This record gives sequence, C-alpha cells and structure tokens, in this order.
Amino acid sequence: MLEKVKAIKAEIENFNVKNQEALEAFRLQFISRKSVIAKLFAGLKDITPEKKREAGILLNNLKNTAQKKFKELTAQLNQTTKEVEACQEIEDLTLPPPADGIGALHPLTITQAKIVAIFKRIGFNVSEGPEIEDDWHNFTALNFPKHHPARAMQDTFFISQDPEIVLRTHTSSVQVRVMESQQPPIRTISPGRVFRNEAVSARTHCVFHQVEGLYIDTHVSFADLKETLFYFAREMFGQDTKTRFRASYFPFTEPSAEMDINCRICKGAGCNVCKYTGWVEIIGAGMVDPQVLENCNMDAQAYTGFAFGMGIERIAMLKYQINDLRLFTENDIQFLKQFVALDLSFPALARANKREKI
Ligand code: 2U9
Repeated sequence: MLEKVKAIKAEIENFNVKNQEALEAFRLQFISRKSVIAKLFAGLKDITPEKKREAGILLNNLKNTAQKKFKELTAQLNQTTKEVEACQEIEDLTLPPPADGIGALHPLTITQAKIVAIFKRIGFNVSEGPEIEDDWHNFTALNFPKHHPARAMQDTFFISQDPEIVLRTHTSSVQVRVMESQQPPIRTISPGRVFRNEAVSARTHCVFHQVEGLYIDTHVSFADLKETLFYFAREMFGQDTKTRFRASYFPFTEPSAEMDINCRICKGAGCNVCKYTGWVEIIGAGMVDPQVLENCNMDAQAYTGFAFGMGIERIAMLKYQINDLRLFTENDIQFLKQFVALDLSFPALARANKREKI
C-alpha cells in the first residue's frame, strides 16, 4: 500500500494541465468518487484493524495532496485563459504597440501660444529672426551707442569681438529687421529665446524667452499702447485684472513705462511674489524713439509707433503660480505633466493635447 500511495503522490505532483480537458482528467483520476484514491479508501475495510489507522492517515494525506493540487491547477488554468483572451483582443499582433504617452506641452509653449493668440486676435502677426545677431540689430539700431552705459543693462554673450557678433539679448532685434524690410502699417510680435550672461537662480537665467511687440503707423499714440496692454492683461489673467503704469527708461523708447497688474496670487493682501506691494510688473513698453525709427529707414515725421516686451517665464510663473525659474529647464516629469490638459480652448493647444490621448 505504501508503495502505491507514493507512486500516486508522485503522479499528482508532476501533473500539468494545458486545457480544461486535462484538468477534468485529473479530477476523474484523483478527486472523483471513482478515483484511484477513492478505490484505496474502499479497500480499507479489508485491512486488519491494527494497520487501518496508519493506512487511514496515509490516504487522508494523499487525498489532501490531490485536492490542493486540483486547486492550484484550476487557478493556473484560469490565469492562462485570461492571458490568451487578452492576446486575442489585439487584432493584429504584428502591429507596433500603442504609444505610451508621447508627452505634454511645456508650460512655456502653452504660455507663448496664449500670448500669441491674444495679439493675433487684434491684428498682430508673428515675426522670427536669428538668435545669433550682429551688433547693429541687437544694439546700435536700438539706440545703444558704442560704450553707452545702457549696454551694461544687458550682460551679453559674445560670439566674436571683431566683428561684434552676439547671442541676441532681446527679440527687438527681429523687429529692427522687420522695419528695415517692410513699410507701415507694421503690427508684429516676436516670440523667441534670448540670452544674457547671468547666474542661474530661482529668479534669473542665462537663457529665457520673450515676446516683444511693435506697432508702427501714422498717428499711433500712447493711448493705443495703453489700451492694447490693458486688453492683453485682461485676456491673459482674467477680466477682473487691475493695471497700472509707472514711468521707466529704455534706450529704444521715449517715453517709457512699465505696466503692473494686481497680484493674482494674494489678490492684494501681500505676499512674497508682489513683495507685499499688491502689484507685480509684467511688461516694459513705450513709444518707439524717433531715432530708432530713423535708424531703421522709417520716416519719423510721418510715423509713430509703440513697442513693448515681456518675459514669457515671468508670465507663466504668475499665471500658473510657479515660484522657481529653474523648474522650466529641469524637465521633471512630475512638474511638466501638470500642464497637459490646460487651456483646451486654444485650438493649437487642443490639437497638440489630443495627441496625448493616443
Ligand atoms: C523696436 C523698438 C523698440 C521693445 C520693448 C521693452 C520695452 C521691455 C523687457 C521686458 C522684460 C525685456 O524680457 S524682458 O527683460 N522689455 O521692457 N521692450 S519696449 O521695444 C522695441 C522693440 C523694437 C524696433
């Protein structure tokens, strides 16, 4: 009897099932009423009472082994069936796997697209130009004469000293090129990357992005400038946004001003961002200096113009409450993926965001 039990136990342990039929065969052979184990139990009646107890323990053990194995084989078969069914759901196994999230729009891309869309609605077009500029387009045409202290306002990366070739410190250089090649009316904005020789910190970076704007025509006035920037501020930050102008200085505009909006973060209560003033600066602006118009072959008697400039990082920080400039370049996925579903009302962004769902 012991030998027989051992042999059956080995058979049970080595049993494998590939399908439902094999599982049923196991059940019939080891579990059912007509199984080999049931037959061994039936034979107990012919054993002497002394050996019956020992044989009973042995057979109960074998029965438990068979039942445990049956449970395992059933679970294993269910799992295999699920996997096979999942594979069958894929119609064509030779197809490349679905894209696993192809990324999101960068918050600076979103912010730039919003700014561009706002100005496009009021008739501005977009102009682009080189990041590597000559001294004329980056400085001299914009009223930064050689050795003028204003040049020190924009710490510059030089590509070469003679001739002076620089990484552009602002995208106003693009607008000098526009004025040299086009006649008024000119209504253009220039978004793009600019470079300044500054240490990287939470508030400054050596590479950042700007949108500079220019409007040249007959009778363009400071009132036009103010209304344009008021409109921009309300479209960008909400219709309840308050604005104020302060006098300022830029070499290329006269008069010059800076525009503040009421702090969107503390709503005027006072916080770190607004340095407890309730106001934050978002834009520099002014009437284009007649000398700059002349430098760019425009008739300064016939035409006037306004210009403005803003840092895209600064607008994005205020809009999305980002407190460290370095986050824009670290590419931390946790930071970046927060911006996926924002602002689907902008067609270009909605199109780009749709790709995320592939
Ligand atoms: C031409 C003539 C004048 C563009 C202007 C500013 C004022 C300005 C800064 C904002 C923050 C740059 O990113 S920032 O550091 N810009 O304050 N930009 S007026 O003036 C022009 C542009 C083109 C031909």
